[in-house]
Amino acid sequence: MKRWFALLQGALIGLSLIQPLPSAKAAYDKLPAFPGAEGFGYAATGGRGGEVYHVTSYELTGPGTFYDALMTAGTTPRTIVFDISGEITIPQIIVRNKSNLTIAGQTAPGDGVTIRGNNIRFIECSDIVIRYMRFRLGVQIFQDDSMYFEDSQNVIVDHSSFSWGTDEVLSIKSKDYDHPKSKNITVQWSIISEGLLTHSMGGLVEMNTITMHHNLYAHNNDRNPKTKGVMDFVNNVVYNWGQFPYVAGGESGTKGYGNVVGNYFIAGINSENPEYAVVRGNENYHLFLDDNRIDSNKNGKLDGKDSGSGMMEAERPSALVPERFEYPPVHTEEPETAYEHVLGYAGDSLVRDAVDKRVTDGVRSQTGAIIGDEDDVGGFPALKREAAAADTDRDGMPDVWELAQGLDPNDPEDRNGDRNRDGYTNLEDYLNELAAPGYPDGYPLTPPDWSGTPFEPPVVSVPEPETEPVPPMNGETVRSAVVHDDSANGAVNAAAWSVQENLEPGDFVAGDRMTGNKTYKFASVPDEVQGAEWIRTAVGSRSAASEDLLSFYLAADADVYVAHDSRIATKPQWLASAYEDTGLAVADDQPVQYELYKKHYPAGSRVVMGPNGGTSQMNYFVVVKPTAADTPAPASSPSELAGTLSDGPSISLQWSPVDDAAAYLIYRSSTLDPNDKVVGSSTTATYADTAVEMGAVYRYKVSAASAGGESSLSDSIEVPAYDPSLPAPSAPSDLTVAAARSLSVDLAWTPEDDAVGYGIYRSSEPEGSFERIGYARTASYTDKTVNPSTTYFYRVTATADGGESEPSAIVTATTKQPVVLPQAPEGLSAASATASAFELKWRESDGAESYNLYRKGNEEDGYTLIANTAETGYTDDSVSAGQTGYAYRVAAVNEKGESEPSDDLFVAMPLPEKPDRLIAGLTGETFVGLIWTSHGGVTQYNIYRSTPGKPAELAGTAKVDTFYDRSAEPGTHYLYYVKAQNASGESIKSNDVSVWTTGGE
Ligand SMILES: [Ca+2]
Ligand SMILES: [Ca+2]
Ligand SMILES: [Ca+2]
Ligand SMILES: [Ca+2]
Repeated sequence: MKRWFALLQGALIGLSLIQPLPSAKAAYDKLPAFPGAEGFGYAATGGRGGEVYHVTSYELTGPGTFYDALMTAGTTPRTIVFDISGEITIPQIIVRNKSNLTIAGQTAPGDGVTIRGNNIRFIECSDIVIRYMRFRLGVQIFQDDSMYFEDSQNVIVDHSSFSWGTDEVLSIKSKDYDHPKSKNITVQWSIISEGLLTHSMGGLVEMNTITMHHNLYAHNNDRNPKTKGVMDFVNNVVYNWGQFPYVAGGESGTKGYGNVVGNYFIAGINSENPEYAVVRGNENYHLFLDDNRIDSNKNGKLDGKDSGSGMMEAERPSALVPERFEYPPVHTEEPETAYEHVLGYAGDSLVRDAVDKRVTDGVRSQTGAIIGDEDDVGGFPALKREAAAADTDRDGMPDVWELAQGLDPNDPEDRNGDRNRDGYTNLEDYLNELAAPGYPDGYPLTPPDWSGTPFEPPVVSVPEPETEPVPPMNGETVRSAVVHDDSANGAVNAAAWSVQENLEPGDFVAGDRMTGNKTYKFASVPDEVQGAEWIRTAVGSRSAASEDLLSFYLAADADVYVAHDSRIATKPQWLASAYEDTGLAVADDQPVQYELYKKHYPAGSRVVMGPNGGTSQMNYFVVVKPTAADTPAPASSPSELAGTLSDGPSISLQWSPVDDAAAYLIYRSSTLDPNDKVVGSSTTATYADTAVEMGAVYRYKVSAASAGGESSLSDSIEVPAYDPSLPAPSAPSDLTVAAARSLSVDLAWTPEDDAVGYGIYRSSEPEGSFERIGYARTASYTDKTVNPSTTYFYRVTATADGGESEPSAIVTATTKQPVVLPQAPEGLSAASATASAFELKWRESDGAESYNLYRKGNEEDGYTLIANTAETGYTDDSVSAGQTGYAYRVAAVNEKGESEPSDDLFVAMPLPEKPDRLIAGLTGETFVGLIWTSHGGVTQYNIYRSTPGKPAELAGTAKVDTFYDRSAEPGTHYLYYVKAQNASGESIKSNDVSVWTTGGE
């Protein structure tokens, strides 16, 4: 209970910090899409004022097909009307970047239309109106949604029926949750039912501004719906969810702002936790929960209660808020009224097909179950086909209606007139008249008045992360290798690259695949490159598209080999056009052959390599082999280095030439990057550095390179990039000693506005001469050049375009006594171990500041550092169900370094926890649907079946927590149980479930 109040308080405090946006007054005065349109998507314009497309064909594609109607839509708004009725089978339809479309299912004759057989996606579309349609995907060999919207705006879906998705039934979302583009959407008076097992998902409705009202969710195991972002969920009915009803965000912590108001949640046979309507919340999901009903008792009668926040999952609550989020309002009814209205009018209800009849009747009688195949509940129902009324001028309005309205049945242009001046075109008047019986008597068909300020989620500005300068990757011949991986995980990928010496079989192939079950090693290496320096890359970088994914300089003449995955047939242009195929290959133990491509470069060259050219295979790696090893490097280093700042800004460098030099390498460090890196090369004794930022101080050294190698470095020079005509910055204030250890001193001060960097000065006497010991980019610095038991005096300056400030006040730091390496930790043991987490502990070591914990899986080679912690314990929750156990060792760490490791501890992987709450879903003559609850740490589930008196036999296996047994006999009594399996074996069994199949004698 306490945790609950803390969360609530946290939410309220959090909200009070949200500043209302300045006068973002609602523009809620547009013409609704149609009478009865409400909520965020109320003003979608659809095909208003545009052309008319008649669907006349049942073919998959071609003229007159539904596919053609959507795919040929151009810039003119389009209304799609139906001259045919019944089932229309479609190929996949991806509607991308189209706008102003109305799909007017109410125009279909007979029993209306049902779209089946594939999926429709709307991506980056706007002003879409869909009414009185049915979208029923049905069993497929692929998993997909019946309908999917992404990054679309101004959409209203009304009186439509969605079912039998093999992935989700209806999903609506933004692609990038950090910058959501999906806005102003309404789904109303619709049915989202019978997502097919094994997935059985209502849908992801995430990161939109969306209203969902007067909809029915029925018989979806999960996601009824799963929500994030702005959601107005009002007057819906949710029936017979399996594991999860309304999901408030889930575990990811993405923010949510939901109204859940006036809904009726009714548990059914499959509902696992019948008392919870809103589950899987988190502290970032702000929820206004009011006047809902939940009927948990499964007694076949509608007798729900308003259990208030009690209908929210206690273990994973959302952050309740006291006020309803102000969104474009909908007419909010009492849940009992909404229940009647939804069951009476939701879906394609001008003519309810047998599916919607069965589902809505099942809600009333509280029967029905989650299914895995539409044929188990009667399949696609027969739909009456009729001919459409004559429409001579093809303007979407039948002759008879036009004549009655005084329009011209031979003039197609009158469709876009407005004879009654109500704002809707004549064609829209016709469509709206057809649609009108879909609303309950007395339900208001104009949106509620509203002139409020809509709630908008606070925009949390995330500052660009300061990327710390990384030390250069150097080898014998490779200088300052730079990785520029622009893929999603680029920084992590880049950190996995390294320069290695002595290429040989047994080496790990990829820096990001050195542990786990995809660890690859070299199996054979041709003599030509055996023992050479090489650049180990990352498999993850195969997704990078950077033209300069890798660049480096050469300190000697060298052959550069690119080892490229032979499975990638098309070699990237940068490789194919300049490198020679050697016919040689390195092989790894997958096995994969890496074909070796070669190019010769002289010393001083900058080598640049682009992307891999194949996002699903291995990334290339690089071998560098010097070609003039017998040639001596230049004996002397460049001298008389000098530099001057000029406009641009740029810094011109010159030095005395060196005999035998073929090229010079220019090394630089600066206020902005303390690492010496090669920034350029030159074949003459001059260089112009144009990558200069005013206010920084640059420090240069130069080397001479010949075919055989590189000289030592020249003396360094400093060139400040200051403009003396500008004022110098103020001196930094509040300099403090943040920590003084034996071998390091931490300094911190208040950042100066406009400072580009800071100079750090130190003296051993208070009045002595201060020497600059380094530069800092930010307002802190760690001096790692101190001795133990010594007193130091520090002051700092700021540098900016105008130069260097006066020094700050002086601070004093006295370092501690000398440290020694800490003792190796003792007493490493496992406090507990489950199939998904091991809790480890050890005793404190003398002199330890922190501990490094290393781990090795039984199926892995070598230990990997998995944690550094100041605690004397750690819970490893990243154990894999594919490992039979792990060995651990821990070492103590202080300033001096790392202790010897502790004794090894071996922890065997326990058997997984047994699956719980096994229940039968839909049962037919020849099938039984099963659903259970899992507890993680599982590689697969084994499903066992028996008939009474007989031993149980394996009926199948599953990777997810549902299974459909299709080998059952009619009229038979079966007992089922499930066991979870991991690398160590099988769990004990779940509860038994007893099932009679239907039929038989
Ligand atoms: Ca009941
Ligand atoms: Ca007409
Ligand atoms: Ca006409
Ligand atoms: Ca009109």
